Amino acid sequence: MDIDKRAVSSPIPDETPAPTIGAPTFWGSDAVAAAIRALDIPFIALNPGASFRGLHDSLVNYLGNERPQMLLCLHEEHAVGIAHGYYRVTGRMMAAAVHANVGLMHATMPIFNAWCDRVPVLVLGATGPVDAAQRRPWIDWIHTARDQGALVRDYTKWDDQPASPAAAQESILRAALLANTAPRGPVYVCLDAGLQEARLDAAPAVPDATRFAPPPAAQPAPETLVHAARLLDGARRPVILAGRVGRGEQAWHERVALAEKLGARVLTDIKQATAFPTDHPLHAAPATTFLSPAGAEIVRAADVILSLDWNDLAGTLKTAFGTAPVTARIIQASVDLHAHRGWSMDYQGLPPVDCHLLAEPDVVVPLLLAGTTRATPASVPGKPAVPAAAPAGGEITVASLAAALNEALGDAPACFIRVPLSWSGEYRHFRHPLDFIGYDGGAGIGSGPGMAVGAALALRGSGRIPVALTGDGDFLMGVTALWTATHYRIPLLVVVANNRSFFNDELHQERVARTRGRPVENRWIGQRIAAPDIDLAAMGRAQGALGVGPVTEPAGLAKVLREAIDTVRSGAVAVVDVRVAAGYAGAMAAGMMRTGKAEGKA
Ligand SMILES: Cc1ncc(C[n+]2csc(CCOP(=O)(O)OP(=O)(O)O)c2C)c(N)n1
Ligand SMILES: [Mg+2]
Repeated sequence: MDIDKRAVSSPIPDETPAPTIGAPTFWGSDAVAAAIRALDIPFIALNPGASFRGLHDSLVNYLGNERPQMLLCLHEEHAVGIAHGYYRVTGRMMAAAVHANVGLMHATMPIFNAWCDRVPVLVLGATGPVDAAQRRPWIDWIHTARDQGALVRDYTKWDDQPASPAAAQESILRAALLANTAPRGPVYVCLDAGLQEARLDAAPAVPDATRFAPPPAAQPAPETLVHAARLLDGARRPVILAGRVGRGEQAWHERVALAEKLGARVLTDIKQATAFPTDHPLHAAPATTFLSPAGAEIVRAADVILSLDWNDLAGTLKTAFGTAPVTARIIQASVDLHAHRGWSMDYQGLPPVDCHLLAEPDVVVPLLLAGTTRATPASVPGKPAVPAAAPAGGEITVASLAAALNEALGDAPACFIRVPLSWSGEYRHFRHPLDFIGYDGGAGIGSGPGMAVGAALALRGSGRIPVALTGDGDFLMGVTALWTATHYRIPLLVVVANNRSFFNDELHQERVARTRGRPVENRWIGQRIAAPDIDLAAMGRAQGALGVGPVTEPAGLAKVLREAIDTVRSGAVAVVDVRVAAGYAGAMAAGMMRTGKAEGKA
């Protein structure tokens, strides 16, 4: 196969390189680039570094900065976060390139997030030259590490450091295969600078990536499926816990059809992308971070529970049943146990499971739809779930901010890329798989802006307004990600729910103080982001975005948001700093106060 030089129309600013004049030469990193092209990876987000200058050159001058197109980032955390957000919308893997050991060190947090979220990212790094005789003094030595992959091995699916251009191609293909096979996850390939810069005698081979594609999704064992269908047919109060599922519309309709056929009540998780229409009569309680009292009651009342890869099934059952035996029969549809490793406990507690369908929910649901015979749906009480109305006066709350945003958006389709920790599922209904794409997997604050840019990149031209509602702490850690959005003209609305605090942790200090009989009023010390207040709108403007605020009064908030939305519609990035009262919605606050020991953390 020859290198695929089809032109693609790049919707983002033209950074077409000047052509190379003269007889072509070929280099080790061209072989790496050829493998990336063969995989048809659309973008590579990066922060540059000499360790991968060979690859950088190949991306620009061998591939012509197309498929993948470079997205320059101001921090490696953004590069991986952008890839993460992009996958969340498209289900398509992106690449990120990070410099030697130091860039990888910056990238460890978002790699962990992607790992916990079971999201594939092809992370490319570099080292060396491994051959010490080729190293420049000083810098090449400090940026060379033995076994660099060890930095991320515990939270990647695979890592490699190939020793030749041919091995590097195989490594890239294997990395993509593993990353995209469920349970998915990030992979790391470390490219020796010497390998990248070795001269090749001829143009590199171009692998046929179709022969190294992920296998079809695993199917559950037929007898297990029959068992699950029998349990569901016999259930009087079935409950579906709709967890980590795909973004496909067909799968969405199949989940709804299954719930309706079974008369099953459905719970969703605000940490995950929307899995079920929240205004459906069977959606039984607003989605929350920790299981709400209403959710716990529904789980307790169930006689059969179908978990669709519900993250932390054991914790949910424990919240509902406490130390009492779990009376419901549990069906688990998940392949996640293949990702359970020793270092990180993102696998959560060990749930009791009576019937384990070792397949992804999107595979299982249509099979259960066909395999169940239930004729009369169980009777299910309806449920009122009305988004909060905007109060006229007083301080802005997250609830009233949500109401103003709902008003400003009207019926316009939007994708909520992020909601703040203080959000409650009551604040807005999600009726489509792309209405809300969940949290970051690893609860690593600072992920919001980067993931938002990646999701917004994926949403360009979709007609959906990308909306990221972040905390001020999250925004401040990641704000320079927005420059990538303005530079590449990726429209995005960022609304900061600015309580001028790392408020989540004020609640923790409050709980510790209560436990220890110490002054609760000191909870703010070491938490508040004030004196001076930070001008978040100016930080947005500094990245090239429209920056508005701080908005402090509820009156007029909807108008400000409407104008910001218009700006986003025109193709720009807008940041609105909204001062909100410090406070968390009931279930989140209750969950934090209830769970763990006094020193527990979010
Ligand atoms: C990388 C990282 N550092 C620290 C924390 C601990 N932490 C959890 S929530 C939180 C506060 C986040 O502040 P903000 O985004 O403003 O949200 P708020 O709680 O104020 O609504 C912090 C510091 C974390 N989860 N991740
Ligand atoms: Mg805050």
